[in-house]
Amino acid sequence: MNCNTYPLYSATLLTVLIMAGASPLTHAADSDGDGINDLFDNCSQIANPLQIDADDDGFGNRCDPDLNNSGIVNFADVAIFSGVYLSADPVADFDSSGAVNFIDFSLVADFYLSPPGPGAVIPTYTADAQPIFADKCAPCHTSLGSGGHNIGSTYADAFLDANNPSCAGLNVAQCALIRIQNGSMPRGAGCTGDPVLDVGNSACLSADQQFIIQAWIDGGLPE
Ligand code: HEC
Ligand SMILES: [Ca+2]
Ligand SMILES: [Ca+2]
Ligand SMILES: [Ca+2]
Ligand SMILES: [Ca+2]
Repeated sequence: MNCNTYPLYSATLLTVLIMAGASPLTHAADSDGDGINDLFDNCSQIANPLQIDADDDGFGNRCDPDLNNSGIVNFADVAIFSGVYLSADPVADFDSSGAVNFIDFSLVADFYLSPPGPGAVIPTYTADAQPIFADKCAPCHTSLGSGGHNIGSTYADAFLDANNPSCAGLNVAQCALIRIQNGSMPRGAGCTGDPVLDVGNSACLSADQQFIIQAWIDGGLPE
């Protein structure tokens, strides 16, 4: 795509998304161009539109020749690979062609002495989580400090101890996801917390938005 036309295109896309009632993902990069946003893409730097992850470890097959899940692709993986060569082993079929063959071996070679992945990009507060809170939780948690925090405007508040009984032992960020998913936040908006049931209510969070907050928590709440 011509760079000069990109701002126009993205402004148009933004308008379309807003008109459709969907909130755009702010960290909207698709580095490998396979149609899956980096935040969700289990091989964020290699095109794998089907997202197959046969061993379910978070790295898609296409970037996961680490067969023993040691964190590095080395001789031990080659040994395992040799044992399933010319079989239909789903985990060693890195390109998901239906057969484990020389093409898959070349992918082992590409990753030799490297880690698998990279998988999905971890969301950050500034680029990903904060815009969602600022959109859905204002003004109560952007300026009013309802419930003792402004997670929609103040990063540090994510780490405060939560007070609500449904959040015992958790911080405010973890509590935010619980309260979103139990339908009690955003307060008074009529959300159930189930994105499928809430799809017609723009005050509620979409499945993608809940996923982003979950991944931000799982990733250690990076700023
Ligand atoms: C209309 C105002 C309003 C909106 C919008 C709102 N909240 Fe709240 N929130 C409150 C109030 C009032 C409390 C304190 C009473 C309670 O816990 O129910 C609260 C409490 C909380 C708590 C508990 C904090 C603690 O220490 O236990 C969390 C977490 C929370 N809100 C998250 C959110 C999130 C996330 C959103 C947006 C998705 C949101 N809220 C939207 C008013 C609001
Ligand atoms: Ca992608
Ligand atoms: Ca990919
Ligand atoms: Ca995998
Ligand atoms: Ca194959």
